[in-house]
Amino acid sequence: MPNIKEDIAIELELDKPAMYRVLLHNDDYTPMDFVIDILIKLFHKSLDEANDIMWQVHENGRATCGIYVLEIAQTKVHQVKSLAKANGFPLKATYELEG
Ligand code: TYC
Repeated sequence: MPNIKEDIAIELELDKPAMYRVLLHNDDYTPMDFVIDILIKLFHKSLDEANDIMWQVHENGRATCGIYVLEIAQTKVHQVKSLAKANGFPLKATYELEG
């Protein structure tokens, strides 16, 4: 017996919310320790993970900090921006649709 409701849900992806990738971007002024701190405090990374991501950004220009539903991704970007601004650093975060 075909499960029409389930087929429609899968086709429309009703069971999966859109997800957004939050990226940190490199600049020449934000201290490495500040970036590591942001990754630990806002993105809940371990010290090792935070260190790895910070170096990825430094070397490649950008890296993913996490993948979230839209409202959370927007909040993370806003939090990075406001902490960076409060400390006088140009650190930039953005989000983009995942997948
Ligand atoms: N490039 C910065 C420096 O040399 C460090 C840095 C890393 C800045 C990651 C931003 O998202 C960033 N101090």
